[in-house]
Amino acid sequence: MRRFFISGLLVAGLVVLVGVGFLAWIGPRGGLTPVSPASSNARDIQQVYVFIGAFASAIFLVVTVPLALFTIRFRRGRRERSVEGPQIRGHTRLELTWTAIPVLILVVIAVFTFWKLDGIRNPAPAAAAGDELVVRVEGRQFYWRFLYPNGAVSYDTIRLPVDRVARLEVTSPGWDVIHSFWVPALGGKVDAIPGMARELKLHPTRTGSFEGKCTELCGIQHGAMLFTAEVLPEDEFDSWLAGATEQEGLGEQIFNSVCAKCHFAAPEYAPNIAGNPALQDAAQVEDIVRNGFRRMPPVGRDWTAAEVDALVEYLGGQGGG
Ligand code: HEC
Ligand SMILES: [Cu+2]
Repeated sequence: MRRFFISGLLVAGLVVLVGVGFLAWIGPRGGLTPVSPASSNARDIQQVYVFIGAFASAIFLVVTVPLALFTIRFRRGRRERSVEGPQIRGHTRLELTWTAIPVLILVVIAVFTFWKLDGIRNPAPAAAAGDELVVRVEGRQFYWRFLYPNGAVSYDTIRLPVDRVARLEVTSPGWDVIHSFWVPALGGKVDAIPGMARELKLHPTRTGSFEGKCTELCGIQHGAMLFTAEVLPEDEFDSWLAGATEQEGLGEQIFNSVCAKCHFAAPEYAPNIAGNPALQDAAQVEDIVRNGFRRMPPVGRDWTAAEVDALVEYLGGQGGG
């Protein structure tokens, strides 16, 4: 019996050690836990994660600790191999209990999840619904294009005001492929499906810069399809938005977010175009960008004239040196 308790202590100690090691490991690196939430959606998602995680951890211990103890306690020891063990024939009450408890756990988890789901999908307090900011989000090979109601456009950086609901219309052009929009700190992900808009409502509650990425394997430079979500104080956002129609620095933004990802980052696929004379010819640039060129997809087929002009102007400035 004493040996039984000693082994029990050893097992318990091991479990605690592993648990502490696990926490230390995820602590600074954020490893397996969700990133710290910066929106009401992400907060609700994290609550569901923690709620289900608590049940999962408890069940893990309830199964593994007795399993380890029983393995030691009831091992064969010095008994003959041929000796029969006690013949146990079932225990109705025990069997009913271990059927009922999991069912109950699943019901509790389902109720909690469905209760949270509404706030995750629809974080808008009904009163503030009219004040939504609508942003069109386009996933394209291999960049993100964000369009605001006043005509402002931004590449690979989406700016949102804090404490206000943003309704994102996530889509992809009909000639592109499926992408998927995800900013873990702000909430769930939604697919960008060619020719079809899907809605994602976010309610940022904290300012800051948050990482986003495409989570649908969408081609050779899928891994470069990263972007940033910047949550700004309301007044800073408003002044940015008002000034953004000036398109300052847009050409450089387009070059870095679009052209560079293929032409400088994937030499096995796209040639280096530094100093290519075609870049100095506005008509050629427009033709290549709008229609594609051999293996190059039409990356800017429906860009506005202002966007193409900004790119042409930027490329022209590059060629002089
Ligand atoms: C999705 C990847 C991709 C993106 C994005 C991309 N290109 Fe290309 N580009 C290619 C590939 C691949 C080729 C080579 C096509 C071939 O020869 O089959 C190419 C060829 C070119 C050429 C012709 C090079 C030559 O052979 O003389 C030019 C010029 C060019 N691209 C400019 C641009 C510009 C400007 C942008 C940004 C607006 C851009 N590309 C964005 C993939 C890309
Ligand atoms: Cu993608």
